[in-house]
Amino acid sequence: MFEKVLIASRGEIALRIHRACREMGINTVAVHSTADAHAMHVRLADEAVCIGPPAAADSYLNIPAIISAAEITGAEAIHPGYGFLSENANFAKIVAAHGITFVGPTSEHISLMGDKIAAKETVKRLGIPVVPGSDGGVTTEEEARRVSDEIGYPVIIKAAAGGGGRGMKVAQTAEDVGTALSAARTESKAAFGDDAVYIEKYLGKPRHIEVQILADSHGNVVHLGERDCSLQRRHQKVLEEAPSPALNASQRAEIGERVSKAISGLGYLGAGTIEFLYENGEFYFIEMNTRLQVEHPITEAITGIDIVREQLRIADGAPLSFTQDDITFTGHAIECRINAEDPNTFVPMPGQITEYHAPGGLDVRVDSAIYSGYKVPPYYDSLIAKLVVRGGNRNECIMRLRRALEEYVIGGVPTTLDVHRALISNADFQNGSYDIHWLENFIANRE
Ligand code: MV4
Repeated sequence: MFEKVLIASRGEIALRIHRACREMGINTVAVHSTADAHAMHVRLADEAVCIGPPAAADSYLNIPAIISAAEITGAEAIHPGYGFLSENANFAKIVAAHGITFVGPTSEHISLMGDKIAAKETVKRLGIPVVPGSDGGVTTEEEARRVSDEIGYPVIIKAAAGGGGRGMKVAQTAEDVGTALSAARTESKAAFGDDAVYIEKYLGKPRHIEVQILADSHGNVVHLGERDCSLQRRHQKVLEEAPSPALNASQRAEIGERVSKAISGLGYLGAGTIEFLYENGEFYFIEMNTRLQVEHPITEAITGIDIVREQLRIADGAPLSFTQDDITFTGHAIECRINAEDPNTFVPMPGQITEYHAPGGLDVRVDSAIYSGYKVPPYYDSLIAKLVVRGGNRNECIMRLRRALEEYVIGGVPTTLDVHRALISNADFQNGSYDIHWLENFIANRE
């Protein structure tokens, strides 16, 4: 096993990775910007290297500085966390070229899944159901009209280089296709420097359900079930749960097996997430994430598997420490993302934490890098904590979550804690009856 791993991230996820390393006897190297000199991930790591000024472009995205930090400290591997360089194929390639192990898939697989058109074609060939739409990209209005007329309206035009909802345009009728196409292409070009787009049938009220997989270098692939991430606001996930209230055990096993088989065929390595829209009992692939995800702890909570530990073992060439038959799904888990934001406008509100008390007790996990006196910097994502609660079933989980949210005290900055308190008291939430648009309406109609 590696003796030393560099963690190319910050905040709660840097801490999460540090904890896995510690338990495995691996020494850690933190990298940080000047704004993060007093951050918890720096305080806990065995060594820390300052890699640049506050702006992420000059620090957490500064590839030469991060490679230098790894070389100077003698780190044998780099874990990229999520965000920043985690899905940057060029970074993965440079890391490998320096004889350092990238904790993640190959640069080629990152690149393939980064191209949404190529990703969709590839998984379709491997037996994964996809949303009906264009075969590959579309460029001209005639082509877009022809495809749209064939699949039926409404349609959605998406950026090949996209993700996160940017460069997406819906056309309700044939008359809207031309406008939607040029808008999507212009937006994609501006956001990603690439105007390639593709077309899909627009699904009106789907859920967002994603399947977690792990694949080792010995040809073993397992799935760890699904997470329901439908509760989002402006493409930012707010609360996630596992299992999905919409699936039963046989549906779970069926999609899980399909996904595992496809991932085997792909020769993929490491942790990954296959995202689907789910409507009327059918799954439709949309994207694959080639990184550790923010919401991975809810899967850990119901499987007992340490996903980061497995990532490190896989990167080191070890086989998975269990088979699919060893994996059982026990109970229910929910994650609340707590952001330093105005709870009404969701505008980030950085500042100093003046008071802090985290909840605890049985099956209550808090992943956070904040502490009393800590100054939340204005330069990065506003996520400051993840409250992850498990229960024997969904109702027990919600009861325990309510109790944990009541205990949680964060003073000095406004947070989204009250959003979660209101959300879990709502009858639709309690019944598990929601889709990807439900939360926007809930937020708009509060009080
Ligand atoms: C869709 C869709 C409806 N139909 N594709 C948004 C982000 C991107 N990753 C995929 N997205 C969507 N793709 C088809 N064919 C609706 C969305 C969508 C969405 C998806 C997941 C979670 C929240 C969402 C909010 C708005 C739109």
